[in-house]
Amino acid sequence: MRTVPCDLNRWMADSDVTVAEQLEAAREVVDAELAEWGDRLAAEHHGRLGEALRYALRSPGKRVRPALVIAAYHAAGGTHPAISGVATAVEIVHTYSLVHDDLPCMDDDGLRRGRATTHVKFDPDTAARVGFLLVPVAAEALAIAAANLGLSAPEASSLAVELFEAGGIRGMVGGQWLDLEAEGRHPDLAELTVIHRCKTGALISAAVVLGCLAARGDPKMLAAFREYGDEVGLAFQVADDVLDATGTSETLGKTAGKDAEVAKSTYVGILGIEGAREEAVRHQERAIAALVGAGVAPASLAPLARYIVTRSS
Ligand code: GRG
Repeated sequence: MRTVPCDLNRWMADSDVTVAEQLEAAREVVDAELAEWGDRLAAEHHGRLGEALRYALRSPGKRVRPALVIAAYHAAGGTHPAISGVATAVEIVHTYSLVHDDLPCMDDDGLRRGRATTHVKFDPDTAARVGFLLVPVAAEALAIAAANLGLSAPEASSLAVELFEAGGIRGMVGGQWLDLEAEGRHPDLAELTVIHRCKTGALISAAVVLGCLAARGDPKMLAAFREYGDEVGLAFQVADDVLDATGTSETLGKTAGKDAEVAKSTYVGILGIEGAREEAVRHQERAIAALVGAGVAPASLAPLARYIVTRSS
């Protein structure tokens, strides 16, 4: 898989760069790589399954996690454009989680990123296969990126451990399990926080940590980046709950008001809309403080943290 040429260094070195420009730059490089993976998989898996794989990979998301990988990499001193491959691997994990999350046996949703979900466009069996087939694709994308970055085998393996722990039973999969298990109950704030630290926060935190590991950040730096990632990961979910309660399906590109419809326990349900907004800002402030406290210049990670709590979709 080739490395997409893009002057990532320019926009990361420029302190005046906006979050919109960061997301756009991340989208440019990652979407090109996702399109290549989609074409390759469609060629390998003829017919419906291949088309469904391509459809899922070409789905237009905000690309927050790729932007975090790239921003963390540059904040930790990295300069190689092949970091885009690490960002792509993280986005593939996120993509397959959304395909499965939307299935009838999970959230049963028909709209995602402004388009029909994969199981609606194709069928649930095909969408389930798409989700599982993309797991090793994410691993391959990460291995290729690590080689392109010139990382040693132990360094590459530390990236893989980070990504797949975050995507596994102690992270995203475990969080989804806890979330499903809590249906029909009303978890308190502490339990809700555990669920979302795993389900949503772990992958977002891993995105930041992967950027730092790829840049060979030292242990003190890594701890600060992890704390930043944990805090913005939770902030992201709190803001997501606020958007579900206040946004429209048109602006969100997914079904709004779903949490209230299925009487799901959320930060908004527990804290109210204003209380949840304040909680998100508290996490955002802690995230930036973690970097500053460790003597790390937050660079573009500070505006990204602010965007995560103030975004409108
Ligand atoms: C297939 C092995 C396997 C596991 C899947 C279903 C599942 C396990 C986990 C669910 C994880 C999940 C969907 C968490 C929600 C995270 C969240 C708030 C997603 C929305 O992220 P955005 O707003 O979406 O960044 P876009 O569309 O912009 O990328």
